[in-house]
Amino acid sequence: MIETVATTPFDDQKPGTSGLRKKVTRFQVPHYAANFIQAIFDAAKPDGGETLVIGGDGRFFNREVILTAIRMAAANGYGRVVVGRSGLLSTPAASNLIRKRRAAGGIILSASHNPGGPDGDFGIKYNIANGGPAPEKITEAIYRHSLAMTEFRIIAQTAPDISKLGETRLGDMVVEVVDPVADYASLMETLFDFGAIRELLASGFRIRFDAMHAVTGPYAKDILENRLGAPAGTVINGEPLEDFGGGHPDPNAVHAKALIDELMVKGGPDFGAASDGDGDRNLIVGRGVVVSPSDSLAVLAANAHLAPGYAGGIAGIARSMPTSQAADRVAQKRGLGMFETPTGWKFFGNLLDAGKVTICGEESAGTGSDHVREKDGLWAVLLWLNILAVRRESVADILSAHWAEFGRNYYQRHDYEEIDKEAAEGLMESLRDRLASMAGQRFGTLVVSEADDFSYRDPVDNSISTGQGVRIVFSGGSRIVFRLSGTGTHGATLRVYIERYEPDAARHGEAPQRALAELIQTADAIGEITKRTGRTAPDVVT
Ligand code: VG1
Ligand code: CO
Repeated sequence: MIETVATTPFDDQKPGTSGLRKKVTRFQVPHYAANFIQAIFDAAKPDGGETLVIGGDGRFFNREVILTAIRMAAANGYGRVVVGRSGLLSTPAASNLIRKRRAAGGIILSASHNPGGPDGDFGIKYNIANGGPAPEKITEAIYRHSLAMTEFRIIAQTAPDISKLGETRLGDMVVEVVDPVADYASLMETLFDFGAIRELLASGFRIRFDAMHAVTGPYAKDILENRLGAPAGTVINGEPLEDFGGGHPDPNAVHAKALIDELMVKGGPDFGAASDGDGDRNLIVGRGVVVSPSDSLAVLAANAHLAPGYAGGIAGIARSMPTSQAADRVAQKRGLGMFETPTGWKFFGNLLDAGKVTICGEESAGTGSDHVREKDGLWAVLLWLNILAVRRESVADILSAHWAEFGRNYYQRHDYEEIDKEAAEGLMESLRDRLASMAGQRFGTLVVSEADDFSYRDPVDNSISTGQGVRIVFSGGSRIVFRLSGTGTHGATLRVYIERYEPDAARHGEAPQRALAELIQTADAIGEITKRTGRTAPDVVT
């Protein structure tokens, strides 16, 4: 029996960079999650009988929302829900399932790299039929529906047990519980030379993977240990936990410090990697060297042809605007198309669908390809391993050879977290006000050549997205970019992205902090960061 439940709208359900992200306690407010799910269905408008994929990263509150979403799908015309066992699906695995099962879309429950648990964060994201995050046109429609919400539909029966594989009926809908790993792992086998990677690992090449007690544990164990033969124990923190073991599932220098430290010692593993809460980010570490995500994108694009799935070459590369221009150098030298999009994976979907690009990446530890429509942490790890298996050089050697060939884009991102919202908005506003007069201004040895607020016209559907970040470019090509995060749940997070190109191989050995010192000072001078936020140093540098 379908129930129609009267409700009142919430005014804070505007999706951000990657879905709706709030504190768990906000999502626990009665009807909060149900309202948003109804808004998704109202925007998606199923005709009847469609398939919907549902899964999440296993964080606290995942199961409750999944059961609600299943019961609401049955009351909103879906014919089948495909759900990962126990509600688990990594974001890239969900994207793959949507595509493989020709689903109309998918709901992914995750707040990605944000901490979990009763006091942590939660999130709901909607992906469309191509497997990718809903584009702005749809997220805006979801928001409009949320503001006018008066009732939601839900089936009265309880949802089936999702811890057991198989099919059950719920009203007119079939609920199919699937192994979260199997289809994804088979997809990886079609892209990479598992035989070559197996030989590399058998030759004594040692790897370590930190799943951060998040969703990638079962995926990494099956792929790295079972299928590729890495020794048991290669995957650490491999059990998905509701609170990520109290940690912060963000694979960066702060939260993956233990892994990085292990790789920095003589005699440590040859290769280390980690992924985030929902499995779409990656950290790549070689012995003695952390690979910055922007460099990783460039190296992967330059070497992808070494893996069978990309043996025919790649069509083009896309990166988010704040990501370093290292990939552009590869595109230029190899005669490939290059696209610069706003932050967030949703902007890559059209380019991938149109076949304009094969590989995409963001500075925030996200890389992926046209095999799905999300960034994909384990995919990046496997592509690196495939490249290492063919080249038989160390990560450090591959990186320095890359810089020698293409030049080095020194790069850092400085995050100022949980700053006062008004101060953050004031800072951005003031920058925007000064943009027109900035060209020609001198800061130390740096002269501004151009300054703008990035706006993007999608080359496929011509949709326009404005206000995507303030860019200040200096003569010589160095850049400082300012933008506010769209994924935080408390206060505002200011992100400052700093980049300088160094063609001279003799100067590739500097620490980024040193190589960027003048730009870092200039960022504070131009952005008035200390003056406006009271902060004298960033909380996180990546
Ligand atoms: C951040 C990153 C962005 C990424 C997004 C979602 O967004 O900067 O590159 O696409 O998170 O990633 P923002 O608006 O906070 O800068 V995930 O792995 O958190 O879904
Ligand atoms: Co993520």
